[in-house]
Amino acid sequence: MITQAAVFRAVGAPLSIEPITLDAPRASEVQVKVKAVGLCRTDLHVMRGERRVAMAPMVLGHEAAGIVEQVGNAVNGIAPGDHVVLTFIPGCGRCRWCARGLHHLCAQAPRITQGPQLDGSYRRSDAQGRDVGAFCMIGGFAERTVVDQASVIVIDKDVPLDLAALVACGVPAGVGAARHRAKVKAGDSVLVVGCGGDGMNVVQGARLCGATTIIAADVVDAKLDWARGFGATHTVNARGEALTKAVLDLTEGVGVNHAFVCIDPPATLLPAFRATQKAGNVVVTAITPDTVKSIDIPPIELFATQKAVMGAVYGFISPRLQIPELLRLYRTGDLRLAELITRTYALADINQGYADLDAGKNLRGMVLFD
Ligand code: CXF
Ligand code: ZN
Repeated sequence: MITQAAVFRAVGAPLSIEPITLDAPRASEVQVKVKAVGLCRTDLHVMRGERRVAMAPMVLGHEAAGIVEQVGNAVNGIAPGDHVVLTFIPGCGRCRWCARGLHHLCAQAPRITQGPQLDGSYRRSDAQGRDVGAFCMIGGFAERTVVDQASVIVIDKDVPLDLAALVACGVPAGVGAARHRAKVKAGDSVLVVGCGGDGMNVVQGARLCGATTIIAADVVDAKLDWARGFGATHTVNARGEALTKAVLDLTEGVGVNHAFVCIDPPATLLPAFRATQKAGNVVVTAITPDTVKSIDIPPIELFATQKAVMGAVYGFISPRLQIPELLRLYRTGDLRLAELITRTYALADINQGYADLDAGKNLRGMVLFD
């Protein structure tokens, strides 16, 4: 079938809105009518060549939810009509990590920037007959997609699909980093550097954990205002040493229990590290450009202060566990989702959506389909 898609064709070029051919799902695959897909910064890194993907053309988009239209004959537990959230790491179910329920560590994860389906073949082609890849094995910037069942989580039908799409990337990344990586406890103090799609959800994750001091840091004032709405108790518009000093001033000179680096790690990691108290946690949730090869922490400081520096992908817990749990928290009113969506766009306007993200205007832009 033909489906309209936003295709990454060359570094530095806008996404190309074009019809592509989408083949039918194979045995273990599922065809999904995409209803909503979020504009995450990771795709922008790809468009700019800051994070390399293995091929072009490729349909980007990895924060998607939709409705199942067709399933292959080896698919279990997913049926046409089901509402689904797609996961940006597949969860193959067979590797040592998936066997332990750690789907966020799936052995197939390094392949998500390659382009092919989980089985190594392609399901998309362009008007010239060239294979078209799917970012994160999802390719969510399209009216329809075909993905392996390993990328599919069936959800209850009562959650609006635009809100469901949010729990595919930014929300689990941020909330999970606070709950499952740092394991923030009631009464703890937290610093969140970068209050975008990830960071705002670290703020609300810290609030859910009962943190009593939540310091949101950004260089865009509008994001700091939004952060208060998500639970920040203090806001700081500063970077570098000024950021460290502001946080120390707010924490009796000792720093926070947990710092989260949600944007621009080369520039923000050391200020965040130094704003963290002894034996505290520093969690990196942001991705860096390929050109950044190292992080800048003097080893003696790491040793002497006994802090833990850690990474968190997908909130450090299986999306199969976390996504349904986040939707339960949404239902009980504990998790804010609607408030994350700043603007919505038609697929044809997706490049405007990315311009708005880049200009700091959007917490989350979202492409909606009929
Ligand atoms: C990313 C993490 C790195 C690979 C692509 C997806 N997650 C969210 O933006
Ligand atoms: Zn993302």
